[in-house]
Amino acid sequence: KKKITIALAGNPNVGKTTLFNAITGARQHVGNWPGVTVEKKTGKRTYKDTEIEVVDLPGTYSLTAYSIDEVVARDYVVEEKPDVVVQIVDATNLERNLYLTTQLMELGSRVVIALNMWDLAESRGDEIDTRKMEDFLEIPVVKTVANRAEGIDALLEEVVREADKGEHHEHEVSYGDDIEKKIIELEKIVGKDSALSGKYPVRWLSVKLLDGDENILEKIEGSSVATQVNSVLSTIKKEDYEAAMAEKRYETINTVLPQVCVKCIKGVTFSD
Ligand code: GDP
Ligand code: K
Ligand code: MG
Repeated sequence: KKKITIALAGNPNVGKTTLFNAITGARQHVGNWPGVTVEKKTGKRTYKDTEIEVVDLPGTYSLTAYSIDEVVARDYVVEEKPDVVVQIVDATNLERNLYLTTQLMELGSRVVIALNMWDLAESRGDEIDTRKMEDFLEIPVVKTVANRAEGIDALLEEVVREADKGEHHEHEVSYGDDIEKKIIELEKIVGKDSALSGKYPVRWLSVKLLDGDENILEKIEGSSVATQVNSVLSTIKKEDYEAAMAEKRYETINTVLPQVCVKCIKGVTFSD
């Protein structure tokens, strides 16, 4: 039998626990993430000839270093490298949910989107073109209604197919000339430290440094390239970069959204 590991990621309240239960049934184990009191749930499911280990990540809006949940989620994705990350997306709240998608893309993860709450999106008349969504994001999208266990087999089918494609998936947000220049500068430096570059995607590290990510800055402090990195970072205004980069991620989403869902764009409750 083949064995793969998948991680479930998603914003809070998107149906992650419900989907986890629908996939794993009673075959669950609850513990804690190492070193922190954040609950860790794992489960197992056999689909056709594949044994799937399912890891439930903490619910997060982002993968920055703002909360322990976010750090746990991203450390797992970056360091343990699950074969596939399934992002559970609330179909009635695409804009906010897709922000996390952009972060998973940047991590180079293989992502499959479970477009959950499909029943609610449909009943309020949203017309989401999942084919277009797949084309734009370069990520498979499967409609699910987790509380009725609908779409689970289709989801697992897609997950197994993606896992077969192998680990790395090149797909990034483009930040525009000025920021990209700084990213390249940092990539050259960070790439020289094999302890860092062997463990983390170099572009991701560079992006996070420009984002002013405390957790990554700490990792750099103890490395052979600390001085060089700090000298690049001293040339920029951190707050400006952080804001500009978040804006670029939303821009990426907002060029996709109006084409993916002509009707639901007005119904997006982004500021709730
Ligand atoms: P989590 O915070 O992401 O773990 O979300 P939960 O799994 O706790 O789900 C939140 C609520 O949404 C629960 O009341 C679920 O029963 C409900 N729910 C989950 N999936 C769906 C779905 O596809 N459609 C509908 N209508 N409700 C859902
Ligand atoms: K919600
Ligand atoms: Mg939950």
